[in-house]
Amino acid sequence: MSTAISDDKIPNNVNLSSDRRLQRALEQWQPGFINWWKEVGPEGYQADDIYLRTAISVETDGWAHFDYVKMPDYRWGIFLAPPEEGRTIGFGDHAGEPAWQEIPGEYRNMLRRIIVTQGDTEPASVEQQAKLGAIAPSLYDLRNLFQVNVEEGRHLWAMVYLLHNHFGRDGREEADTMLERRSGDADKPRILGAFNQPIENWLDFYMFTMFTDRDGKYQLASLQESAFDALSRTCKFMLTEEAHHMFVGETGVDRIVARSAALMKSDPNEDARAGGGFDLPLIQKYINLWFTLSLDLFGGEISSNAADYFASGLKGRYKEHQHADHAALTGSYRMTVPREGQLVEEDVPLRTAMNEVLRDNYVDDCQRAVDKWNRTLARAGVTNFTLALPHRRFHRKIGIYAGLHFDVTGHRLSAEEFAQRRSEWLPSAYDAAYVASLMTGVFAPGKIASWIAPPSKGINGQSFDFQYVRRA
Ligand code: BYC
Ligand code: FE
Ligand code: FE
Repeated sequence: MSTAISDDKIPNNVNLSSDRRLQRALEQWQPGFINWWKEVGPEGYQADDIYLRTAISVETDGWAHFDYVKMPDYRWGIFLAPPEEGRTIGFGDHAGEPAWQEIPGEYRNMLRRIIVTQGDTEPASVEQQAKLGAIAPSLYDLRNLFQVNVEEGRHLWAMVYLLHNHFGRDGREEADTMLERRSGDADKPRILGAFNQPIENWLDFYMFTMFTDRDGKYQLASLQESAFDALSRTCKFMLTEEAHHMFVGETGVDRIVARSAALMKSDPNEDARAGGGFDLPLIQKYINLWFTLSLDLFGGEISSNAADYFASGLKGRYKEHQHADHAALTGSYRMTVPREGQLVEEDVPLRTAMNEVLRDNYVDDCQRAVDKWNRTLARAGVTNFTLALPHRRFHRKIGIYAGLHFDVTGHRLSAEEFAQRRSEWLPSAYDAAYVASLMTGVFAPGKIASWIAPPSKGINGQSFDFQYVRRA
């Protein structure tokens, strides 16, 4: 593949063909990206035809084009949602002023840091998921995995575009470094915790797309509020793709739950394992793991960074326009804070609590999905078990509860008690080995692994038994 950058190779709505400077920067970066993709991207399927969706415009009714493509030839495009005429800043100290087309010098470093942090998660997730192809439960799921992977690749392009176009040489260096860090690497890890966690099996994968991609939704939504117009418009378009990733996760878990329930009902001992499925307590442990890893991605409960981001207009709240007071200078937020071994209620200035405000929106959304899974259980006649989100103090590594120990209902434990009981709540090596034993890979069209139910419909109007992946 030639490295010449053109509108044909890189579908875009940023006038790439008439911007020589941007073309040159992207031309330099692209071969490194393709090398990175082939080296640590989806293993074993680089030469095969995958039925994928490609973003080719930002029109709501025609942005997605479906066809067979080989992943290294995927047309990673650059799209910003259409500009909003006369857009003004919606919150913080600059509320009401015109949105920025260029970045004010004093906010350059903060903004670069946010964009690099966001950008870093995208290739990280591709690295984490690289080995899942060989153990996919069906061709439909295999295709969904690759769809998520190529779109995370495009999200990296989206952030690299901002770095190249608005941050000069520093931005180009950051874009190069994005291809050098590696998920889980001891020397050059990815930036945020959850993105260094191994995704070893498809239970991890669905939990990740359910809970971790959903952090992406809330972070992107708050960056969509940004005073920096190009960041706002980029994130707005990314959110249209994010919806599919969360769909894969939420329906993936639902299909596993449905299958487990069906297997329970067909076994005299109500044992889902007897039919090659996952028991509900095991599923609960994977919920506990990925929900809490993802809670950490919102940052500390009390954060001066978050206050600065809000004050300067870089990062707003979820659906900022639905709030009445966009300055947030006078309000406070009540939270439970550990002080000298006790949990006490404290009022925290609202701006410093912005990470927690966003986490609240996220937790509500996760609870909605859990309620749905419980309805699936009830419909199947399982009445002696319900799934639940663990308490947000449980298993935290970031923020005010980090370094302390709590059970899934939020009660304080000693380090010893926690260590003793850990495997009641989080997957043990023994659990992981059982999950691994079911990960065999099912590749005949229309066939599916024993531990998951088929989807209610296929992709883009196709049936479940469609040939979503054609081996070369
Ligand atoms: N792991 O003030 P604090 C997605 C650091 S997902 C490790 O509490 P802040 C996707 C923090 O950097 C969305 N370190 O937090 C999903 C700081 O370091 P320094 C990704 C962490 O800064 C699936 C220190 O702790 N996008 O798109 O307010 C597949 C104290 O920080 C972590 C974004 O995150 C952690 N979990 O907020 C593919 C948006 N948390 O200063 C893609 C951009 C905090 O002591 N990022 N730290 O060196 C941000 O807005 C903020 O950086 C954060 C943290 C929300 C992450
Ligand atoms: Fe993404
Ligand atoms: Fe995503």
